[in-house]
Amino acid sequence: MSTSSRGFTLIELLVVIAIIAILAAILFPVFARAREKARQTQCVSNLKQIALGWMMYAGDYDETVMPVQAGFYPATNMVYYWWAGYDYATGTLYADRGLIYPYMKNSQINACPSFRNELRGELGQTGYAYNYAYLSPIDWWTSQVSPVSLASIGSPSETVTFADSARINTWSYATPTVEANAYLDPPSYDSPGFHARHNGVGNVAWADGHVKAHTPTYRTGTFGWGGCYDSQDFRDNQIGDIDEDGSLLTDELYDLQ
Ligand SMILES: [Ca+2]
Repeated sequence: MSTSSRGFTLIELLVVIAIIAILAAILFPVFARAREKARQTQCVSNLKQIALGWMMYAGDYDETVMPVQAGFYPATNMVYYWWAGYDYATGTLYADRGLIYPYMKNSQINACPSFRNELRGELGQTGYAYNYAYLSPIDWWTSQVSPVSLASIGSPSETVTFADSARINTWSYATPTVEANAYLDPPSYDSPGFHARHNGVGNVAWADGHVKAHTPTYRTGTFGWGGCYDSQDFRDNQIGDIDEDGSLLTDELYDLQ
């Protein structure tokens, strides 16, 4: 009988390593989901503050909601978007000059922790988009904006104000890239913009101030002008629509009814 202390055999060592590898494979996705869940909570908090800022804005402007923008390029070089002011003459972004900034005093709120906008420009860091189509229609030819009154919103708890948003840029690159988007097109428009970036759901702020996660509805086939968009590109990047009735021809969660 050997008196020397016995070490691990190679087989035992391999078994231990295999067990650790299996545990890691099981736990790492759980950790990733938990981290994403924490970011989603931060995003809900951001949207909540934006939603309240939006309501306070209307309170200060005779119950008329925040316009999608003020000042229009090229008529004026300085354009005020809800998230920041942008000087087109110098290409300078002023994070503290957005329309909603006086009600938040913090431009970091505009950034979703799960979405870092790499292509800043006039979009700054925002990863959220505004239901401009119904709340502040804009005539792109004349730059006339027509923000609606709070009273004209029939069901505030069923009207989107802001949501997690992104768009797919298919026109500049061979491989479609995901970019920030600040204009939330409703289902009846050419291209979806609701980004389900939090474990398959996205956060939505509503006109009564509540914020809730929503599961997107994905388009099928090709769509857009001349069928220029492939729905698979959008599904792959979790970009869909906010819909309730199953028809993408109606905008029941955006309109004023
Ligand atoms: Ca619909």
